[in-house]
Amino acid sequence: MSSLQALIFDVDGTLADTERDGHRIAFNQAFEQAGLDWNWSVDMYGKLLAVTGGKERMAYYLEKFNTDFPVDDKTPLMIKELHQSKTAFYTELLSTGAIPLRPGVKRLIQEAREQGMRIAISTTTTPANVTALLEHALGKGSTDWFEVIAAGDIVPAKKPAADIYLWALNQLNLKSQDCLAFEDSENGIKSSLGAGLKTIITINDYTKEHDFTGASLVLDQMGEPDNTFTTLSGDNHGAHFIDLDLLNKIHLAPE
Ligand code: XBP
Ligand code: MG
Repeated sequence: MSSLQALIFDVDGTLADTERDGHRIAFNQAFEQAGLDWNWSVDMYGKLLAVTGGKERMAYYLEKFNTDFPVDDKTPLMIKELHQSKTAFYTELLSTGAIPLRPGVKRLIQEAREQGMRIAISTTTTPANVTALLEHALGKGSTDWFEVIAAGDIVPAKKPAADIYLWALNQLNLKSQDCLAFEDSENGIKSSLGAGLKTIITINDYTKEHDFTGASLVLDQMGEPDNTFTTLSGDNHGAHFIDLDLLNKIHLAPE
């Protein structure tokens, strides 16, 4: 087996807790601006997260939770326009620095860059949202640190389908055995495992009850030297926070 070549990161929930206080707020702002009485509570949004992709999530809301709302052949266009408006509200919110990166994310990415480890993104969110998060939370120009940004509608089948990870691997010209994936959700790990990637999970409030069978390691957070992680399952190889030393051990460990 060759040495570890690349780290592939999910965005929402993994790099930052964007869903409850970011995407959800932006959806509600878009609904209000459009004169709709839709309003997604924290609980309702948790149910809607079963479906990845903002446009797909709105369609799911109409199908399962707002069944009285009249749906016709103009609905897909309405959803598309609502989604454009939601993206504008979301990127505006991120530009205020409202959503920080989760503990350990910046340190790990910096270590990866210093050591020449290749890094990439694999997410279902819209590319503009990735850029806004990276530029405002990680630093100006940080988007360029990622060799591949696989995002949004670049593949038609979003997570839990493996397609977005397979697309990223193809762009990196690497095999799944040479990389590690970082995820926070069941749909995310289904996608990464489906692409054959060993996966490390950092849970959050929306995903803590999810099924992470097959994960190499499940943690509450990546952790910092002075804010260490709690291991929920898997072998942490005696580490207290995620660094490249731990990641190399996970990479070499038998499945
Ligand atoms: C993220 C998503 C996205 C975001 C919203 O999932 O499902 O849909 O919630 O972004 P993951 P958009 O972390 O697994 O990539 O509205 O741009 O889709
Ligand atoms: Mg996620």
